[in-house]
Amino acid sequence: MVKNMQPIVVLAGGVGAARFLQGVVAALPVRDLTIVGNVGDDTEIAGLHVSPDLDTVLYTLTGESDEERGWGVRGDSSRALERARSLGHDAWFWLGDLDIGLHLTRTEALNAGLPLSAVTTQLAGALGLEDRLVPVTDDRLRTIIETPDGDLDFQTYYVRRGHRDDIVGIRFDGAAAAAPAPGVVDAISRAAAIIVAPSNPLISIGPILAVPGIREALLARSVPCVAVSPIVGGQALRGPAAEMMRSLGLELSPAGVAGLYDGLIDAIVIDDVDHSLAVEVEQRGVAVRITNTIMRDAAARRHVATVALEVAGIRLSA
Ligand code: FO1
Repeated sequence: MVKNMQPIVVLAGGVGAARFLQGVVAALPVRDLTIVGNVGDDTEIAGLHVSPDLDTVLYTLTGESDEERGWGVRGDSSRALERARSLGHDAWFWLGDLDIGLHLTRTEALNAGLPLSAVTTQLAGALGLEDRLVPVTDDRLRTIIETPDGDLDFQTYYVRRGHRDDIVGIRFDGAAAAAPAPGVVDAISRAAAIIVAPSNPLISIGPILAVPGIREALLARSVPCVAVSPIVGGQALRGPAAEMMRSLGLELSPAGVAGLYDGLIDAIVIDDVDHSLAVEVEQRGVAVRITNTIMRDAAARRHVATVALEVAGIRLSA
C-alpha cells in the first residue's frame, strides 16, 4: 500500500460485493482501499458472534471462500455442528469447523471488550487481507424484517424461514443510536472515489446508510460516487433483493436502485440487458454506464470493477 494515497471507499454487503471487490483488487494492484461492511446481518448463534457479510468479504479476498456458495470457507467440514446436533443443538444455521474457529476468536475478543472494528482488523491481518475492512459501526445494529406475522431478525427470515415471508417493512434496530466505526467517515471524506458495490440496496447497503453520519458524509462528498446495479433484467444477481423490492412495491430495475440511492450517487453501472432503462435512470440525474455486469469469473469481476472505477474517475495503470 502506498502512503498518502487517497483511499477508494467501497460500501459492501456480502457475496456480490466480495466478487466485485476481487475485481477491484485485480484492477488496482497498488491501492488504498477501505471496505465499509454491513453488520445488519450479524447474528449470535449459541453465543458465537457471526458477521456474515464481513466474513464473506474477508474469506473471498483472502482466497478462502467457498466459491460456489459464496460464503463460508472452501472445503470446510461440519464435525462440530454434527456433534452439536447429535447432542440436541438446533443447527438451522450452518457453521463449518474452520468458520467456528473464527467466530470463537471474534466472540472472545468482543467479550473481552474489543470493538468489532478492532477485532475485524486483527482477524483480517491474521488471515492476510491486504486491504482495510471495517464494519460500518461498532455498535449493535440488526436488520429486522417486518412480516404480516411479526418481526424476524434477518438470519431467521433468510436462512431459517428461507425468505418465503411477505415483507411489510424493514428496519435497522440500533441504527439511530449507532456511531460510525473509527475511520469510516474519515475515509469517506478523504476518498478519491466512493463505490457502492452490487449489493442489496435494502438490507446490505441500507444498514450502512442508516448509521448517522454516513449519509451526511456521502452527501458532503466532492468526488464521484458510483453504484453498480445488483438488479439485472428484473432479477437480483444473488439473494432476496428482488422479492424484497417487489414485496415493498419498489421498481425492480436499475432505475429503482438509483431511486433508493437518491442524491447519494452520481452514476450507476447497469447491465447490457437493461440498456433501454438508461434514459429513465438519467432522468433521475444519475449518469449511466452500460456494460456486461455478470461476474462469473475473475476476468468478468475485473471488468465490472474496472468500468466502475473508470466511471468514478480512477485512472488505472495498464
Ligand atoms: N446462508 C444460508 O443460506 N444458510 C446457512 O446456513 C448459512 C450459514 C452461514 C454461516 C456463516 C456465514 O458467514 C454465512 C452464512 N450464510 C448462510 C450466508 C448468510 O446468511 C448470507 O450470506 C448473508 O447474511 C446475506 O447477505
